[in-house]
Amino acid sequence: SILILGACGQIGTELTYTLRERYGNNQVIASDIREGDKDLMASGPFELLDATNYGTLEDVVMHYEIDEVYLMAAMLSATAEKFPMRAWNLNMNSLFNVLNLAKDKKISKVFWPSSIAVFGPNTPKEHTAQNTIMEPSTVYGISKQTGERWCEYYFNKYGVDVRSVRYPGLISYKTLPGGGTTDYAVEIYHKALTDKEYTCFLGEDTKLPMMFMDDAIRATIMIMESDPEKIKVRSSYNLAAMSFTPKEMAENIKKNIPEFKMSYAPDSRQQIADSWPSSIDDSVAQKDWGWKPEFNLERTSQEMLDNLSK
Ligand code: VAH
Repeated sequence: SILILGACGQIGTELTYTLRERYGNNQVIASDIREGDKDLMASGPFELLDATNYGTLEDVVMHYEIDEVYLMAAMLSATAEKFPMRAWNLNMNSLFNVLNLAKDKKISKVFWPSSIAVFGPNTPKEHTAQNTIMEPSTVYGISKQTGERWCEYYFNKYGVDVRSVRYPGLISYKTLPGGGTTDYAVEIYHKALTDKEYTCFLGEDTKLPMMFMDDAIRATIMIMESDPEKIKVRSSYNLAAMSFTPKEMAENIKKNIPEFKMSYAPDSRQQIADSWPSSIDDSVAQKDWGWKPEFNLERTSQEMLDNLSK
């Protein structure tokens, strides 16, 4: 069976629903440090669990005979800047716990999310390559870069079957994101519908790599279901779908809501966003395991506005 750590988060919630549809509700154990929304809690087994506590994690793994773990628990970029040591502890010790369970053969496969945050201010910004300069300047980015090194080490040294993708900013409607720098791209749809205006915390020309959640979930399941021989990168794969600026996003929303007004008030998250690439080259993921995105900004806005206005 499958255990999802951080199942109440932005990605974890949708991953739980999709994996339950695919493998059966009782084959997918959701867990988090806090309870999730009622639909999630009603859709299958749930365990309150601190992913940094090895003992309780091991108990859950043995009790449910877990084979695979998706480690989606983490502190994201903006919050991590406020609590660096708590972010490091959560992001790293949860990873060590899961990698060590796999090393000791208590589980057989691991998914661990990395991020475009592994790149830093002196990384080439356009079509950022799979292998290039990585000097992340955020706590979150440092934890993701280090995590990638440890995943590759556990694969090479102990044969741990850990698989990972570097998610761009993710846009979804089922849950609100928490503490990310790209969260403006979710908030904007909520505000466009309720207030017909939005004050963006990033400048209008801040171009960032983004992806609709359906693509991100599909990529996650795709890499986990691929033949192991195809997974040649055991740090983490670049993953891409689209790149746009807040201004381009506002123009797109105006096509659906003509009276929508966007204003800009960059805050401390601007510096984080400025350290990240503008676009990502994911040709290695396309070649190795057949990745292909399906949602551009047009389709993403349609999905977001249709579902949020229900
Ligand atoms: C964040 N949504 O903003 C996450 C992600 C690339 C951005 O890592 O921190």
